[in-house]
Formats: sequence, C-alpha cells, structure tokens
Amino acid sequence: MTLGTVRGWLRGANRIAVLTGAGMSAESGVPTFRDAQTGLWARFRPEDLATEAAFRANPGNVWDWYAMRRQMVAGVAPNAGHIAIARFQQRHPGRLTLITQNVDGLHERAGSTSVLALHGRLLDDKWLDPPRACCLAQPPLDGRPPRCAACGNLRRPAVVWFGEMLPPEVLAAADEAARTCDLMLVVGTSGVVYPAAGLARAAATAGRMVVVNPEASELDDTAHAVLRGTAATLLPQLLQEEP
Ligand code: BJW
Repeated sequence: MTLGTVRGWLRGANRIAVLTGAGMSAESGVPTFRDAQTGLWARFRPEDLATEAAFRANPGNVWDWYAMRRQMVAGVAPNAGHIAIARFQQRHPGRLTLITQNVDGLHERAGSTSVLALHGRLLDDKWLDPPRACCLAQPPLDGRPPRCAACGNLRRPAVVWFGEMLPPEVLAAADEAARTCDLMLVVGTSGVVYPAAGLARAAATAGRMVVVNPEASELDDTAHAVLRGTAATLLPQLLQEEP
C-alpha cells in the first residue's frame, strides 16, 4: 500500500487515532527500549528493570537510571513527526486522538494537547507506598530517591511499570478512541507490550490500522497497510495539508 493511498484514507477519516511508541522519539535522540541496547544498562531488559520489585530491591540504581533519562530528555527537542501531529490537531480540532506509550513529554512540547499518556510521565514523581499524613506534611528529604523523613516512604517516577495498572481513565479514553476510530496510525512501537498493543488490534477491527515503522513489528500482520519509514520522515508527508 502506498503513502498516497493512506493519505486518501486519512482525508476520508472523521475520527483518527494515533498510537505512538518509543520509535516516535528516536529521531529526537531518545533511545528506544528494544532496538540496539547500548550503555550502562545494556544487560537489562526493560521487563527486568521497569518493575516495582526492581525498585524495591535497588532503589538507588533504578532512581539513577531515571535521573539519567530525565536529564537526557531535557536536552532533546520534538522532531518533525511530533510537530506534524500537533499541527494537524491544531488545524482539525477534535478530529485526532493522540495516545502515547512514551513518557518523555515530547508530544506536549510539540504543542499537542489532551495527550493520553498510557505509561505515565518521566518528569513526575509519586509515593511508592500510599502516603501517610507524615508524607504529606513536609517536603521529602533529598536523596536517591527522596524519602519521607518520618516513615521512610520513597518517591518513585510516576511511570507505569510491568505488572502495574495503567491509569484507568486514560486507558478507558484510549480504548474508546481505538474502538470508534475510522483510522489509527501506529507509529514506532514494537507492539509487544499490552494493553497498548491491544488498542492497535481493536482499531484494526473498528476501521483501518496503519503501521509506520522502519522495521518489522508484531502488529504488521494485523495492519491494513505498513509504511516502512521513520516517524519524522513519514508523518509530515501523511499529515500535511493538500496543496
Ligand atoms: C522507529 C524509529 C523511527 C525505531 N521511527 N519507528 C497480554 C499478553 C502478554 C502479556 C501481557 C498481556 N497483558 C499484560 C501483559 C503483561 C505486560 C506485558 O505487556 N508484557 C509483555 C512484554 C509480554 N504488561 C503490563 O504489565 C502492563 N500492565 C498491565 O497489563 O497491568 C494489568 C494488571 C492486571 C492485574 C494486576 C496488575 C496489573 C504495564 C506495561 C508497562 C510498560 N512500561 C514500560 C516502561 C515505562 C516507564 C519507562 O519508560 O521506564 O513502557 S516498558 C516499555 O515498553 C515502555 C514502553 O512504553 C513500552 C513499549 O515499548 P515500545 O514503545 O514499543 O518501544 P520498543 O523499543 O519496543 O520499540 C520501538 C519501535 O520503534 C521498534 O519497532 C522500532 O523498529 C521502531 N523505530 N526507530 C519510527 N525513527
């Protein structure tokens, strides 16, 4: 299926959904999870690192990994793909629902609003255990990670780790968008993590589902079209206005 065909589908679609994954931000310089795994944490799978058990076992290491990622994300910028989505939303209010697995905040920084962030936000913290009165009474003590001075409760990144529920209202809104869209673009995800990947499968039943990815993904077989290319190259071509 060609780019022109998918552009035609987009023109005819009243309800568009876009589901993005780590590949969306790759051209901004943010590493993906399952592509080339280099650097300090190369020997860990995200499944082993992004869990509450890993944090409880070694909060300092996990906190440092997130601190490194926070610093890295602060130094990058949205790419042409993020910007193409945001501009489309601005030109067509209410027509495109943006669902992301990414925690980097780059869609918002590109100007997208009402982003359904399935896996939370990298720059936010929350309490590891339900906060007691003491946790809320005073600012947490600095540390790696910061902690409640009275009870020792730890601050943790406000992201969704394996085995944790996604924010229910965010997942419900994403599910509704997937089940009612005419077309979903699935950009830069390997399609192995659920329930996010299930949204793409639901969209393929509701309407058309198009994968945008330079490499093979688990969702290719279900897609109505697969566009082989990168987010920053293809999204501007897909979402730009007709001349
Ligand atoms: C480009 C590109 C370019 C490169 N342009 N593309 C059903 C079946 C099996 C298992 C499960 C299931 N349902 C639930 C599960 C368990 C589990 C799961 O899915 N496991 C699988 C791995 C097997 N899911 C969960 O645990 C979820 N919770 C849950 O289900 O709760 C239910 C529950 C019920 C009862 C009790 C308790 C709970 C939670 C999942 C949380 C995922 N969290 C992470 C970490 C977030 C925080 C952080 O950032 O540290 O989210 S893991 C990691 O994977 C991150 C990502 O959002 C997520 C997806 O990865 P993504 O985005 O697809 O990235 P990659 O690297 O895999 O792929 C990149 C792609 O980009 C590649 O395809 C490239 O080719 C492409 N690319 N450059 C476009 N320039």
